[in-house]
Amino acid sequence: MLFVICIANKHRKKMQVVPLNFNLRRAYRSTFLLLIVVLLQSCKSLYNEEYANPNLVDKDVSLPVKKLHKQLFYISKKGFAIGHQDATSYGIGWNHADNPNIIRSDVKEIIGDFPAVYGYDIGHIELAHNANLDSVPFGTMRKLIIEAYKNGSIITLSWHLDNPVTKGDSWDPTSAVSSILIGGTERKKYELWVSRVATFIKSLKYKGKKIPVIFRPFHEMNGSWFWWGESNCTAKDYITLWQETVHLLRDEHNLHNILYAYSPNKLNPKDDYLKYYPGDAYVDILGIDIYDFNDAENYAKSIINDLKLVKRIAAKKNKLYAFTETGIEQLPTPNWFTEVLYPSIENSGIAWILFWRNARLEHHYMPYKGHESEEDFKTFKTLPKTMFLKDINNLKN
Ligand code: BMA
Repeated sequence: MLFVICIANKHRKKMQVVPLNFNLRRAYRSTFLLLIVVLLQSCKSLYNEEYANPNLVDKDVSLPVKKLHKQLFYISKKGFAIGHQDATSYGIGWNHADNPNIIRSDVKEIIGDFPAVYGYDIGHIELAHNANLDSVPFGTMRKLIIEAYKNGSIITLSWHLDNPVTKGDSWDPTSAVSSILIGGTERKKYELWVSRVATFIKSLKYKGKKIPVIFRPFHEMNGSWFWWGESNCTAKDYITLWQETVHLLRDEHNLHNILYAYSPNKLNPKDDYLKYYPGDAYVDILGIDIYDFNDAENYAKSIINDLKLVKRIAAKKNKLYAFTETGIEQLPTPNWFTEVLYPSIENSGIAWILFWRNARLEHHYMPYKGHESEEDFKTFKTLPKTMFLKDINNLKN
């Protein structure tokens, strides 16, 4: 290569063409290569070598959702995010409504940090009610979601919707799924219900941008307690309902701030995790719900077995996975967090774990100030894999 340099010669005003010496040429080449590398670095996509580009349900998904997905991936490489249902809505002996200027959380009051994941349930949004089925006003829920997201927390939404045929609740097992599919007798009603869900999700905004949410509808379908569950509808109808719901939210209502999570309940020996699976094109995150019904041994066995299976399926599908609901009501087992739960999930690879709500003394799943499990929970916090709000925020830096 011939290099041309201009030698400004005031007197002769003449351009000289000189072959550069070898060392100089090398220096130019290195600078050129360095420049290319710097340029490539600065336009590097959101994804890097380690984090494979995911195949998300929504091809037009928003940037905050892409970031959330990537964040969940990195969390799962480091440990797992700790979640609590209705973390800041109420706790034992308090309700956000009592003092709306203060954000409380039973978890925060014990360990000095908030959960990293907040679960909310939008049951009764479909009825245009003012509050959800657990009496949390939707206005309060919106405010708490925005506050949580502002601080760095991750939001997941479940939906205990009423039975569209009988007007009973989610636990009314009267067959209803086939009637809300396209062409079904209750279709119009279902479309209205989904439009109300869409309006609520659209209203979750921070700094003008829609907050990314993990939507986990029609959960625990392999159990028979919900109208969308086993023996109350066919697997085929369940799958169609899921797919049609995604189409309504994503394509009709143009919602692009959602990751979709599929979460069956604990598997019985003959259960097929994928029996109700709506397909790779309709699910972003694989989940599972398992509770301890005062039988630590079986609980631990189930978790280890089911999470291993979910991990295997998720790896094949290049999807994230999580422990989408768990807990033991009232926490009667001593050292439950550190001795029963932690060893069973330590190496599971889940992105998060969500403990159920602290509704009242007879129905709570997290300790609160003065609870017998307080010390155990504090120790749980110090274990290497547990990640609370500050931990996931530090990971971002
Ligand atoms: C269930 C219970 C119910 C509640 C429902 C939805 O597991 O906690 O009391 O209404 O979840 O949050």
